[in-house]
Order: sequence, then structure tokens, then C-alpha cells
Amino acid sequence: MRILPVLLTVAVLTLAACGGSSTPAPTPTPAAAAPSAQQVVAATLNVVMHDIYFGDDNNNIANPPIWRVPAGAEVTINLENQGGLDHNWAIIKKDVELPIPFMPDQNADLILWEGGVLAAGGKDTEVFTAPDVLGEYIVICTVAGHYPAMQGRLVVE
Ligand SMILES: [Cu+2]
Repeated sequence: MRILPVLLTVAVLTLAACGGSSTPAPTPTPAAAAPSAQQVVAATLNVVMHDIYFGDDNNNIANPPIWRVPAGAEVTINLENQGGLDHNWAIIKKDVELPIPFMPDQNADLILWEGGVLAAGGKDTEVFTAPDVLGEYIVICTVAGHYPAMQGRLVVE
């Protein structure tokens, strides 16, 4: 990387040669400019809720369902409550210690994002922006008594 100092020297000399101008030197533009528009990655999650677990396996503690999303993606989540009870899908802030039981009123500050409580038989589609910080986030149902039985993992990659 010896080219950069040479280029800088040339730029400084060129600027000095102009003299007297108060206009700042224009930023050099690369020949092949990168697209200026921010790229938005989209992802879709389909979540089925039961009494009292997410997904297909009534054993979320030992085998939590895993939902993967790209960091910063615009995520469309389709929630379907096939149970007979209220359920929720809530991402918990990273590396937070979750109390057992989770109390929806007292522990609301631990929630990063939630779809909202969905009544029995209900369906809902929501959109959220995936976290920028990579890693694993615990997802729980916030309805009193449903965590830890009802939980999963959101993996941001
Ligand atoms: Cu629940």
C-alpha cells in the first residue's frame, strides 16, 4: 500500500498549485462507483403457535425452533395461532437474563420486539427490522406461564 501516500502527495501539490481558492478539494470518485442506494435484504418467517409451544415439536426447552434472518433485514413475520390460548412471539434483548416465570407487565423492558398477543385461532402479519448485532436471541411467548415451555431462537447472521 505505497500508492496512497504518493496519491496524497500529488493531491496536496495540486491543491497548493491552485492557491487562493477556498473551495475544498473534490472527493476523488472511483472509476467503478458502488451503488449509492442502500440495499435492503428481505426475509420472511412463518411461525405457528400451539398450546404451549412454537413449531412442530412440543419440546421447545430441549429443541427450540430456530429462525434465521440476515442482520438488518426487513423481516415479514407471519404468525398463526393454532392453539386455544393467547400467544405472543417476542424477541428478548441480547444476553439478558430471563426471569422464570416471565411476567409480561414487570419484564416488558426485556423485550426487543414483539408481534403482540394473538388470540386463539388468530393470524397476523407484522414487519420488523432484524438486529444489526449478530448472534442468537431468545424468543419467547410472553403470556404469563408460557415461558420457558414456549420459546425459540432468532439467529441473526
Ligand atoms: Cu403462549
